[in-house]
Amino acid sequence: KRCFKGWKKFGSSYYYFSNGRKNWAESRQYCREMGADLVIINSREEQEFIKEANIYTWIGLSDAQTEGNWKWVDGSRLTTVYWRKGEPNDAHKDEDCAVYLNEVVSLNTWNDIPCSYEAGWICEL
Ligand code: 2F8
Ligand code: CA
Repeated sequence: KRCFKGWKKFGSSYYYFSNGRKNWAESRQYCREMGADLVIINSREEQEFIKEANIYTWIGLSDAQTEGNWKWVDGSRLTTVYWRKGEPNDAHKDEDCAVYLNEVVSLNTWNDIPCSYEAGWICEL
């Protein structure tokens, strides 16, 4: 793996925390151009590590393909889940992408919001 400037190592992965904001697809594109993808969270330790993210931060999780069937960007099903209480709720039937909501004290930080929303993002390589 190449070591990019500004990326943080955790476990066997490297993470990029964005400064700006983009919609989910553009955020994902940004990561893919770096040979990475949006972050996939598969452990409690990784969920805790992400804590330093901005308030609204895209993760690599979406149910855009089939409503209610949440999948990581690598096609894998969810193992550990950290949905916020009452989420995912597909509000206005228009919420197919997941953000990490950092204002929450609890470890359960994920929320589904519209994919067109502009948020920060985390890439994982
Ligand atoms: O109350 C939960 C609800 O809060 C917001 O909608 C009012 C969120 N929307 C955005 O952040 C865009 C919903 O996703 C969330 O379910
Ligand atoms: Ca929601």
